[in-house]
Amino acid sequence: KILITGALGQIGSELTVKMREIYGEQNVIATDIRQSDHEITQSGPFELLDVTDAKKMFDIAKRYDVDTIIHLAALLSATAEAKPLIAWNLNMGGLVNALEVARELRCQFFTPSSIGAFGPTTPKDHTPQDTIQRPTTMYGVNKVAGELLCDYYYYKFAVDTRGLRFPGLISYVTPPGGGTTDYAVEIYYEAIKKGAYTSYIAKGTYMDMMYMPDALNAILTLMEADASKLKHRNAFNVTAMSVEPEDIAKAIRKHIPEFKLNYEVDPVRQRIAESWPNSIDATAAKEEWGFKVEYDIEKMTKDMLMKLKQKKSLVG
Ligand code: VAH
Repeated sequence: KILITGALGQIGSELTVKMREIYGEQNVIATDIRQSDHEITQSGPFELLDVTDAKKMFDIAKRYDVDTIIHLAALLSATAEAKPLIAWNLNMGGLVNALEVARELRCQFFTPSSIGAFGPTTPKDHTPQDTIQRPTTMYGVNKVAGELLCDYYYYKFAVDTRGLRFPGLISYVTPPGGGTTDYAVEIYYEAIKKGAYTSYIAKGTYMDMMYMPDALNAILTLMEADASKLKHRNAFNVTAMSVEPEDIAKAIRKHIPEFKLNYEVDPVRQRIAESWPNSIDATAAKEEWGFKVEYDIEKMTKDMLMKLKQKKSLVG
């Protein structure tokens, strides 16, 4: 049985659907701090859970006899920068509660890290798997501490913890909330709606990105991987592409020729973006558990625009 926290979030809302398809609807318990009319609250077990409530998390995991925990509930980089102390309490408090449940109930464990776990002194191009990590954002501090805490639970308590350093994730199901890379999602929505987008990230700012289907496959492949092959466990670098806003605009123009990209830089999110790598190296993930991607920027753009057009025609 699999417990997912933050199941209504950008990753959770799609991972829950995919895991229910693979492992059976009754075997994936979706939890989130709020209710919603999203299909996952009907298509299988759904529980309200604030991950800072350790006892409630343990009770739910025990009641459903859970053996795998996918911990996704967290505040993303821009929100965390606006409310650093709330971010610390939720991101670190939630994580240690989830790790404790995994320890007590002997669960396999997954939580995402991020390219946000790197900082300005990290090598910016083809950032290695093992390198300097001195992030200058609360989110980055949370991610580095989280990586180390997950390693600790593996070495100290033999909890089978695994994780991925995700790049910006692009998806059309549930818009992300409070991220720095969200411009790369909004640009597609606006391209359909208005044929134009005003980016808060400056021209020429490179960041790693990945289409959600590749992110979901990476989680599933890592969790099913042979543990004896893993030299690293938490926080494998994974990426599909390194792009700047103009690259996305160029790909969109192949489908919407008159698409216009303007800029109105948000200094806060620009500073966060500039503290992150331009491109990271995913060799370790490829070598240790066969990480691969299906979607490059062309294939992702074609699919995103098609799916968003369908979504728009559905809602009218
Ligand atoms: C964010 N989408 O922007 C998340 C992610 C690498 C970016 O961590 O905060």
